[in-house]
Amino acid sequence: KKMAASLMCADVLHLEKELKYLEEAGCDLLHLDVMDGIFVNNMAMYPEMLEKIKFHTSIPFDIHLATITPEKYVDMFTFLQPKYLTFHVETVKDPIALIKKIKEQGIRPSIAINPETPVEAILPYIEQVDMILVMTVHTGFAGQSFLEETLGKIKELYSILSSLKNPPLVEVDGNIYSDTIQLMEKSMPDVFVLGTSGLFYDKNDSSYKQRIEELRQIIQTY
Ligand code: S6P
Ligand code: MG
Repeated sequence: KKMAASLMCADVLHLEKELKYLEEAGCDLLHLDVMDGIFVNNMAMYPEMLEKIKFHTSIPFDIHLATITPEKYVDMFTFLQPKYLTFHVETVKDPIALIKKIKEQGIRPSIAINPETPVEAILPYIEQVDMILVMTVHTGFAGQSFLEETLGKIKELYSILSSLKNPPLVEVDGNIYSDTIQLMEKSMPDVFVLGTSGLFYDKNDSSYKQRIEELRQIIQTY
């Protein structure tokens, strides 16, 4: 199980310090939300900023493109060589071509679905991607409440994936913390995006290591 810290929830005025704490905390991935102000009513992250961040950390990147025309953004962000590059299924006509393009860059492709989007929308692609990102809040903002109707979707997804030889990982994103993690019970995801709810709720406190360890312990009991 992997813990991905959502960097837009960190203290942006002290990012260097935040990155150091996250590294010491054993954080597995840096979740980086790229927002275009069109697919979502918010803006976040740009290539030069992520390049600077990359100089200061060895934590692998998990880039979440919350944008329309992800083809364009894939071109803008591949030079950073993220471990995972996620695009939204709602935004592309030909996901197969985009998945191929990402793979050609030596990057693991991942496909995201919004809370309103049914699992059927990604079924044709589940064997081509390395990860599926299930949004558990409406994409665009930190600090929202968990949408319980997404639980059925995670369950449904795992029952489909159980028949695959090499199933992709399942990542959950949105209001992920001890209580919502426990709601997922037997369909425990593989990657947890930790934002204001699970990790950065107190910016004056650097006990990220303890928080991550506590969450890992809860997950282990399932
Ligand atoms: C939301 C974005 C997420 C948030 C994360 C914040 O559009 O994709 O990655 O940064 O959900 O976490 P929290 O705990 O504030 O919901
Ligand atoms: Mg995200």
